[in-house]
Amino acid sequence: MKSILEGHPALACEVDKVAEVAGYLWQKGWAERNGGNITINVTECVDDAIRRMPAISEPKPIGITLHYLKGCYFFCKGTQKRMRDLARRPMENGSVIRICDDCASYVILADRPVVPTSEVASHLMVHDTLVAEGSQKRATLHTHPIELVAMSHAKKFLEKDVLTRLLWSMIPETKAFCPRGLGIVPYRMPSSVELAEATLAELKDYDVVMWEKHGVFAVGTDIMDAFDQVDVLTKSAQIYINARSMGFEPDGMTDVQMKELSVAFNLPK
Ligand code: 2HA
Ligand code: ZN
Repeated sequence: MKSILEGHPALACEVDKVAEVAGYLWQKGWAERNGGNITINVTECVDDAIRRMPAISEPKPIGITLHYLKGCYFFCKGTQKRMRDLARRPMENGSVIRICDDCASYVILADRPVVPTSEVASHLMVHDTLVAEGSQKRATLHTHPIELVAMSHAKKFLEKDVLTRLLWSMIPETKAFCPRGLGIVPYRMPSSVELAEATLAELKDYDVVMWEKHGVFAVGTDIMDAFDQVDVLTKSAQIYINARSMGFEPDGMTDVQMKELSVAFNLPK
């Protein structure tokens, strides 16, 4: 069977990055069983040959109407599929879909009729907003980073920007490479519309959002960018936890040191 990736190097490159990141998520212990999701807006990688491809599924309702996604293409992890399998066989554990002209349904195009993640509606809601804003961000990532989820079990870390400031202050790179910080969404049922809406609201101010007692949701220019932001935040969480395990509260960088960093790197906050 010919893969859609053949003859489409730009699309193959995005899927390669997804596979690489899926492997990291598994290795880091952030993706047990079918945990986590990835969706990539690959519309820019699509040519006439792909546009002419017949659907291999019936149209499936998204559940909402997303006006900015008309005719857009996405690579999505499949529902119930494992990240560790996506890493090795991306086109067997994910698929390329096209949003239909009604903006309210999608068809699967290739390679196999792998049905997208159960959270496809909430990921597509985020993509719809990104396209509407003219954003360069094309990738969304949901994963379960152990240390960040552990910290979300403490009320004091869930107050606005408390965790962002703490994590930024652990090591300079975190503020430099996750410059908008970590938004917080109080516990909501997984896959619920309420969770998606609260996430969208936080993404106005942050590129990574913590879902209390569940995981994180990140957006990035590509999947590497989304992963890197979660990775630097998690590194900071590990440094904090290591210091606490050694029996002391870490000092953290001072406000002056953090300000200096913002000026040097031209950071927004
Ligand atoms: O789809 O992690 O929260 C797998 C999940 C849902
Ligand atoms: Zn999850």
